[in-house]
Parts: sequence; C-alpha cells; structure tokens
Amino acid sequence: MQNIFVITHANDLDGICSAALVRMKYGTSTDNIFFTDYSDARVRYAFGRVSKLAKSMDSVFITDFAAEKYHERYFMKVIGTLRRRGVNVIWLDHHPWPKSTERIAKLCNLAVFGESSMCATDIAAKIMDLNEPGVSQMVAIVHRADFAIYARDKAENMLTEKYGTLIVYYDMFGAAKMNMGLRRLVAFVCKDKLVHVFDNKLADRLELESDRNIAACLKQVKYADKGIAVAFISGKHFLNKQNALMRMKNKRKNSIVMLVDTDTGKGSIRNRKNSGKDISKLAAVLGGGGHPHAAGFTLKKDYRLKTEHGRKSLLKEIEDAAKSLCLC
Ligand SMILES: [Mn+2]
Repeated sequence: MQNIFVITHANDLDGICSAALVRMKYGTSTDNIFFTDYSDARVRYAFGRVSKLAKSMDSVFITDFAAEKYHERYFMKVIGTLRRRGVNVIWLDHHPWPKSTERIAKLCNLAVFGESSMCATDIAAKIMDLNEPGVSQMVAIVHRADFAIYARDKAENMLTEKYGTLIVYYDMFGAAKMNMGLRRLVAFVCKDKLVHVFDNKLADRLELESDRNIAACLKQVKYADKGIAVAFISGKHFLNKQNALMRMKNKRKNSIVMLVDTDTGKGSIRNRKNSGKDISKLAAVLGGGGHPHAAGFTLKKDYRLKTEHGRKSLLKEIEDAAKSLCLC
C-alpha cells in the first residue's frame, strides 16, 4: 500500500492545518506526520525518520517549512535519496527561499515557495483542490492567523490564541513527545473541529496559566530606551510568547518589544509593521537573526541574567546597539 508522509512546521497553526489538509485528502495516518522547527536536532529527527520509513511509490509532503540555507546540503542529500528510491516529494511552502536552495526545489516532484500572499494552508487547499465549506472556513482563519491579521470576530482571535498556546505547550517537549501532542491537534482539526477548541480543557487550563504569567511579566517590563521594552522571563514559567509580545506591543505603544529567557539566554524581538525599522540587525548583534519585524537570538555572552546587575548590563548593551543601528 502506498503511504503518505508529512513533515510540517511545528510552531504555528499554518503548519498544523496544512498537515491536516493532507490527512483529509489522503487519509494519512497521524503516525506519519512529523513536526519540525528550524533547529538542527528537530530537522534531522523529522527528515531522518521519514527517510527511514518512506518506500518506493510513497509520497512525502513538506508543508509550511522553508528550505533554509543552513540545511541546504542536508536537504539535497535526503531529498535526493528519497527521489532515487522512487518516493514522490511535494514541498508546499510560502516563505521565500534563498537563491542557492532553489536547486532543492528542482529535485522535488513539485515545489511551491515564495508565495508571499498565501499561507501554506492556502497553497495546500489549492493544490489538493479542497474547497468544501468547512475547509474554506478553516483556511480563511489560518490565513488571518498566519498573516497576523486581527479578525473582526473576537471569538476568532481567541481561538487562534488558544491554538498558539497549545502549540507552545506541545512544543516544549523533545521531538518525539512533541510529535505525539501535535498529532492529536491535527486529528482534532481534521474532524471539522477547528472552531471547537473552546471545549478543550487542557487549552483552557494552559490559557489561564499563560495569562497569569504574562500579566506578571508585563508588570516587570524594563526599558533599554523609551521605545524598547524588555521583559525577562524564566523558561520554568509557561507562557505563550507570541501573546506576551503582542500585549507588550499594545501596552504604552512600545515600538520594539523583547522577551529574554533568563535561563537559556534566548530572546525574541518584535516591532511594529509600519515602523520601517529592521530589528533583525539588532538580533544579529545579540546572536541571531530573522525578519525585519520578527527576529530571535541566543545571547553569545553569559550576562548572568539571574542577577540584577546582569540584566542591567544587557539592557545597556541593547540600548547601545539600538543607537548605533539608528533604531531609537
Ligand atoms: Mn506559515
């Protein structure tokens, strides 16, 4: 029997729902769905598992995931091996790919990327010709969530926030456990139940816990400069970072907001879409990168962030970097 596998992006609703559409179309078993982010360990886990399992005539869908430069050689090797074995590879993404990785697309039977006006779920629905009313409603919701378009319907915003929180929760575990949790979400969404996440007790409990921790973290916001708000969090406290960053942005009209984990030194930065400021440069100084409006980093230096002194010296460094980059 021909098997269908999916490798999708772990970190957002677009990844969950584009995988769900493949399952709806082909009846894919959730055991065949693997989730990854851009970290080396997870990329190798997901692609490694699938390349072990997929046989001749099977198909592998990769959705909502970019062939980024860092894994270029690895992807060339894995996709090459699959294709030589007679496996079909269909890569459905919307992110822009670096020029050099476009040769990976040539190895695939079909590859879509760089569709800046569509999310991966839009693309999957179109390619697989899925347009029943239930699917169209789901696709529209995911589209708005992926492009951070605030829905006029308040319930819809709450719904996407809730998925965000559940995804953050499953994402905290190692690759194997994360797959198990996120597979359950895919199965749930497939039963036309996207909008029924409100009945989910776990989501409710997590949402409460996350909101409580966000409120505590908002109380302790520090400023590297008037426009740059920084909140220190501890990985031990569960919170939905996207929501925290969004609320920080709305509060006091901060233009640049930053969350820094004092346990891991990992941070996320966001700014206003129309600010014309490129925060990926600030992330690069701190030890990372990303997009002009959303970026992340892992601090290169140990600031001893558990101490007041350490946090102050990081704030000072952020301020200096922002000034030299003309961000404030
Ligand atoms: Mn996406």
